[in-house]
Amino acid sequence: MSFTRRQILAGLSGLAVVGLGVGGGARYWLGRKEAPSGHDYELIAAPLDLELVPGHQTPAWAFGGAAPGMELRARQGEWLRVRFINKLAVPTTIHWHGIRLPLEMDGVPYVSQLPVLPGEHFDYRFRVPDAGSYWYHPHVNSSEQLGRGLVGPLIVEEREPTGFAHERTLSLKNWHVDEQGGFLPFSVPREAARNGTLGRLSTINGEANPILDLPAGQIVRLRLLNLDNTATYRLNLKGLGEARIYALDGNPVEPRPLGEDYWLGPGMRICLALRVPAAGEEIALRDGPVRLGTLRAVPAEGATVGWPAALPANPVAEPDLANAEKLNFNFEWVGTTPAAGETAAPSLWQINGVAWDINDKTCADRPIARLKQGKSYIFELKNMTQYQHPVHLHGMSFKVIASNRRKIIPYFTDTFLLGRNERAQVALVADNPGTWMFHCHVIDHMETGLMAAIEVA
Ligand SMILES: [Cu+2]
Repeated sequence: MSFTRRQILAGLSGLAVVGLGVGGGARYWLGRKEAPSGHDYELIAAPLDLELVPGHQTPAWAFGGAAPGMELRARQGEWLRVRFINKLAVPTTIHWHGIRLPLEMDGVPYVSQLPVLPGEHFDYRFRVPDAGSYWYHPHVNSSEQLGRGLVGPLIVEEREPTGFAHERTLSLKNWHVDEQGGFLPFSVPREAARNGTLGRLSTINGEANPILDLPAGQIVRLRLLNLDNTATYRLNLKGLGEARIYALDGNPVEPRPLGEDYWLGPGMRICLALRVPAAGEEIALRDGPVRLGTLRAVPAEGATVGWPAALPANPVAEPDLANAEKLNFNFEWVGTTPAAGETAAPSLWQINGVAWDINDKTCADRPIARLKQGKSYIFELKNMTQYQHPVHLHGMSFKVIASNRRKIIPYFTDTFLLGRNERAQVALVADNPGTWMFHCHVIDHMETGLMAAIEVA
């Protein structure tokens, strides 16, 4: 099977940038101070046929006429106002992964809002407190909705210009399609009981094995986002050129070399600075030994510059470790392997002995932990399974402080890839009131039990 460039064959082109937009809409906030009414983006979810496999159509679902969805941008500290219009035949929502926002904007059905029904719209309006690379996706029937393409990048720019003159967003997604472009099952119980159900066609920005041109001799900010349901990418670069890590999952880190294989689990992001080699050189962006795409250096104007300074820290509260309360969270496998052909969503995983039932609208009424607002906590995350779980918390960022399996340089994140049998400690200040989802971002682990609610009041 050979895949070439994606072509959009049909479908609704769904997005309009309104209001103050100039030059493609990326600078729509110019001149606006605080205006919670109206909207900056009109974002439509609608069916869209894609040519992921040459000569065949894939009946995808798209945000803003593209899958992955169109890139939304905002500036740190300002409002992001999105009028979301559902032109799908099914109910849905939008969750803003990694954004610290009020509960009613969080996009979780029956917890923060009712599902947005076909033909309805919903206005999402919130301030974006942190700069970095984030993303958006539904929180309804997630295996299918994310699987069909409802995922998109959300970039929050720093308040002040950084030292980067060039940047690219690379959204990684592995599609569940066969050789005719038809969708394969997004979740198969016997796979959900193991690593999760993998897709078969790896893409960057919707294209299999693309060639991406970068300016020779320049330093480029590469925002790599894992928007996949299941796959953990073991990212590495092969070729000339030097890469340094500048941010993990939206939060700046002290710049350091990329090194070998960075494990980027579902929902996670990494921001690299890449010194692009001389024109004509190529760098392979790889998942382990497998090439995902090619970065090609092309002649460029402009003098070469040095490495940018570290990005400014986000205003995330520092947990008080000396006085923090410790809470244990055990991630367990229930221990039944579904028979081949079994179709109902089985209960396969648990957190602290409780499996989330994706069909029960009242699960969030029974939070597995109740945190006191303003207090610091240390979560002891214990993976009692043979599979890794990207553990994600809504509403708040947490600081990874320790692991029994690897050396940790403490950093803030919203998603931590908890390795098999790993024990890790993360800490946070419970500073955002609400009922927040706490779940594995392997979507079919989440839908077969590995989700819980944590209350902050
Ligand atoms: Cu998992």
